[in-house]
Amino acid sequence: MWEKLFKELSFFPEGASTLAWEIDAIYLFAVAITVVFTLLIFALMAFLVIKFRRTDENFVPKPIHGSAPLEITWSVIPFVITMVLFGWGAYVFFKYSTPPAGSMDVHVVGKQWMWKIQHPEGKREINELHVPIGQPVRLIMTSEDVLHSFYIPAFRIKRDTVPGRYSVAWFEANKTGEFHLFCAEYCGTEHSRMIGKVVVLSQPEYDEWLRTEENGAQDTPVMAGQRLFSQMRCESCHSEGGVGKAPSLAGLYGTQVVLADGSRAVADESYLRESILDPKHRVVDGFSPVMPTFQGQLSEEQVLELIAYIKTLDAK
Ligand code: HEC
Ligand SMILES: [Cu+2]
Repeated sequence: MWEKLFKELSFFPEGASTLAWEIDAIYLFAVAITVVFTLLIFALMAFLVIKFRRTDENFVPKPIHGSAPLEITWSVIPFVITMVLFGWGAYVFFKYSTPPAGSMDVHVVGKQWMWKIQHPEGKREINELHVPIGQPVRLIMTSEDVLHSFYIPAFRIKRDTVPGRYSVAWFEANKTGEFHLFCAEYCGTEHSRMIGKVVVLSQPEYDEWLRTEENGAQDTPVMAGQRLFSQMRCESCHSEGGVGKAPSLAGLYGTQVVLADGSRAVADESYLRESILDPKHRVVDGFSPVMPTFQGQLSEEQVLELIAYIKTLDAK
């Protein structure tokens, strides 16, 4: 019932993701509180100015030295309101920042002045993002040059893409159609033209779209990553019974790694990226820091492909 109500109120741009109405609702709640208190304060002000206007030159009001009930009231009410906002906000924030299991991983690389996108099936596109309806999509994003910000108003998602690290965002589209895609961070002369569109398709239409190849058959990121893995000679150290004394990468993704200094790290995308580009920064416990850096030898897309491949390696 609430969902329907908020969708019908058109204070906001069209919402097309499962979380859009929840974000609108909390925003509307904050606006409503602001409006109510603004009106209350102005109404009381007008009322009191009139009611307690000076009627007699010699009138001296009775002095007031505090009122416990009044002070408790004006402390407790704002406390309750802010706690509701906090609790509700935290609840939505956690949903917003935790991609559901089974999400489809899409790679996004921002660059002056375009969005480069790659699907798990290998298909690439620029300034366009085709997605199926009803499927959670997890965006693993970075930038090749300066700060950009990936912004889809209809999905209520906006996330900075930062050179040298990954940012993650997710959404699940619940309406088919075309929606705006913007860069929301001033990134140079043609920033304002760094725009595109998101096309939400039904699952069969999406499958069909994936099949139509514009520039020949394309490898999936996993396949490309596997090829890179042997081309860049990662294999020579990281293979089963390999000569180099390197840790096995099988089943690594998502686990906790014990590092040489005794601390721990979760092997997520950012950790894998750092292990490849800056291997000496965090060294795995029990191994010597002999892995060479691949900084400057791999493009952002290639690093993403290597990571996609490493993620598929299962523990034996
Ligand atoms: C000269 C041998 C060597 C080569 C070549 C090499 N590595 Fe490594 N790698 C190591 C060693 C040794 C470690 C463990 C010490 C460390 O963390 O630096 C390691 C660690 C890693 C880790 C972290 C593993 C963990 O358990 O946390 C990843 C990921 C990784 N390498 C990926 C790669 C990729 C991808 C390539 C190819 C682009 C590559 N390595 C090439 C030797 C190598
Ligand atoms: Cu930009």
